[in-house]
Amino acid sequence: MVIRRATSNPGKLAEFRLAASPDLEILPAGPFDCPETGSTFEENAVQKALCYAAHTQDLVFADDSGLEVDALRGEPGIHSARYAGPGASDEQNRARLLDNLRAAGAPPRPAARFVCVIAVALPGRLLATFHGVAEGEILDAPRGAGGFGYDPLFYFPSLGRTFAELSGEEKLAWSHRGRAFRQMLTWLRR
Ligand code: ITT
Repeated sequence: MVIRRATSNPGKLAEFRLAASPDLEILPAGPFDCPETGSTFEENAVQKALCYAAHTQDLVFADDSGLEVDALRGEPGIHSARYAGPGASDEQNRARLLDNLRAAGAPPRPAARFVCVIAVALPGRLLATFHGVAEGEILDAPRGAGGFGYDPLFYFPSLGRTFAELSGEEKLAWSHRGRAFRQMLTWLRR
């Protein structure tokens, strides 16, 4: 089976490459200029998948994901990629997160979760959505050199390490994206 992935994020791409199984060929698509104007991960994933499907005239999946911190009332949420402003680097986004936690007087290791919604679409037709969540805590300083985005600040209590301290395979086994992706695989095989 062949499906196209609607993402230009290099961190996500590396994880999807690792997650691909022998019966699923993931082809590149775009990048296309697709709006993300929804107010939820689901709305944005659907918007992205339908937009990429229209451009490629092919079966497509899109991932919309981010970090929700309870002490910041769910921020950065759907704004995770550009939390520190348009074009912000991962490091700038992490610094902004730590600044905002300090300003909010958050307790040590505030609770947080990574959320991922994957939408699958054909041109003009949404086929399915899949949700994955990983619960953790935010550290006050980065740890680890793997992963991308907020991974060095995201401590995963079940393993006693940050997501940036996990191998790619370990992260996929536990992460929001891995969970959503495996559901999609099961559904595609059916
Ligand atoms: P595409 O829309 O092209 O897929 P994007 O980076 O703009 O790329 P999103 O709008 O879904 O994608 O934003 C996701 C952001 O959430 C990402 O840039 C990270 O800052 C953060 N994020 C999501 N998953 C993550 C993970 O597994 N580890 C660390 N940070 C993550």
